[in-house]
Amino acid sequence: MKHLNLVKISIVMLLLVTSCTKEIKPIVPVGPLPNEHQLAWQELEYYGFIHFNMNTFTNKEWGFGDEKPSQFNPSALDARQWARVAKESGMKGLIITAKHHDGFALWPSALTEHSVKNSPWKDGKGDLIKDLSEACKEFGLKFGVYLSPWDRNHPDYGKPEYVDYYRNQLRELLTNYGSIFEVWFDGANGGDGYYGGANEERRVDKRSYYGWPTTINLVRELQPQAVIFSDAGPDIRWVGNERGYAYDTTWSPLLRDSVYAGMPGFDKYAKGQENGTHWVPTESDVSIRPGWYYHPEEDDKVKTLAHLVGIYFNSVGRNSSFLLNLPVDTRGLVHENDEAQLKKLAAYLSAMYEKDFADFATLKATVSREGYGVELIHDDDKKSFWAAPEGVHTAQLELKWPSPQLVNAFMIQEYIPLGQRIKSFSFEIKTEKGWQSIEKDATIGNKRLIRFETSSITAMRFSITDAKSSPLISNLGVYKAPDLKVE
Ligand code: FUL
Repeated sequence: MKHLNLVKISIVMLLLVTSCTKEIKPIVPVGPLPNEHQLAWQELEYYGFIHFNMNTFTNKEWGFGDEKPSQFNPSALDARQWARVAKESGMKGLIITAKHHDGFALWPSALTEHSVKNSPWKDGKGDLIKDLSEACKEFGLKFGVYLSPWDRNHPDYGKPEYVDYYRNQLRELLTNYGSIFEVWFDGANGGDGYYGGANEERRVDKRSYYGWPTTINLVRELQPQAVIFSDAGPDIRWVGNERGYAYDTTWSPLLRDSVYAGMPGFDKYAKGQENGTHWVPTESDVSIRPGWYYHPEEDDKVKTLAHLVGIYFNSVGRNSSFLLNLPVDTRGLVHENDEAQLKKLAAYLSAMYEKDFADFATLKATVSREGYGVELIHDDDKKSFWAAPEGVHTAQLELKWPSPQLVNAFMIQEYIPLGQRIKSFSFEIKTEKGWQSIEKDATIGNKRLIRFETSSITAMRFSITDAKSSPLISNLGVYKAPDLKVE
């Protein structure tokens, strides 16, 4: 008997030693892959846009460029209030329209007279880019800038000299205001304008005029950690609409060399491509009101909670990020009505994420690769993940609860540092009526969020039905969001 026990112990020890020394094979990446700055950006998920500039005071969306600096005259401007509201609303950063299409600069640029330095605000001594960058720092927010390539004020717009001016403005912005997390290049450019008094139409070749590769190099040199947004990237791309909705199928890989900023028919590319050549994830920009700029007549048109929740799920939850615009008003403050809606969204999301029902479930996978077991999905380590064996492109994950749970949301994430792989999935829940299909035929990418009617469930099944290569899942969660008829 004693002898038998000894044999058993030695077999167990041998097994332990061999399993510990067995090499876990590294997983072959499926390119294109995100870089470290894109991965850090991906973590932000929800951040704010500030449209505040000359248009705020002329009650326009696009100024002609003939406005006078004297018109820029906020009565109670407080950039700290914007940062406080953003922080309390769960946003991770703010991006401001340092210059919009009308050319007015919110900082005392040495390169133009068309700036705050000639306005009555702070007797021309103000610098809003400085104020906001400092406020963001104080409230622990990232800070980004929008610099419109189109400039309807500048006399040289359309000539090579303007491109130098544009780059020098960028140099000012990227040198004097600390760390910038995102540089936003707008796609709307060329058309009629003031142009130093010429009052004419000026068209540019959007592909070649701006000399983007040189400008991009300048950003890389001055702010290497910043991600650059434009319709076509290079780092972050437009989602293709201004409603804040990404697509059911949204690939981060993009055939980047086929697109350019302001390109007609860009929407055909907005979903990205399974065989895209570069990693260029989408950003979903949308305003909390109908306009990007403040218009008093829109004070009662602030988006409802249901609408905002819908956008959140369809941007963050569809492999995109949520860039929510706040049209700061003529006082220079985020309006009370907007703040109220932001707070409702924040309360909704924190109630939803408060409890993860996956904590009480057992999770099983039909297949697993050695060293990448299913227990690595629902742990506290975002860097650990489950993998299907090499060559296996389909698999099923099943969650089971010992008793029925009242829930209405599911979250799942691919391990994207090794590439976006999953082409399609189907998601089902099990209620007392049996299995019920909720969603199918879509991609995941960084994050997929799925909503369904609040149901009493005992199990969930997530089936990966096709993939470019063996799928990798890093995280999942199950939630009960507050009841709300979502638009
Ligand atoms: C557009 C601009 O033309 C709008 O005015 C706004 O700034 C929006 C975010 O981008 O292309």
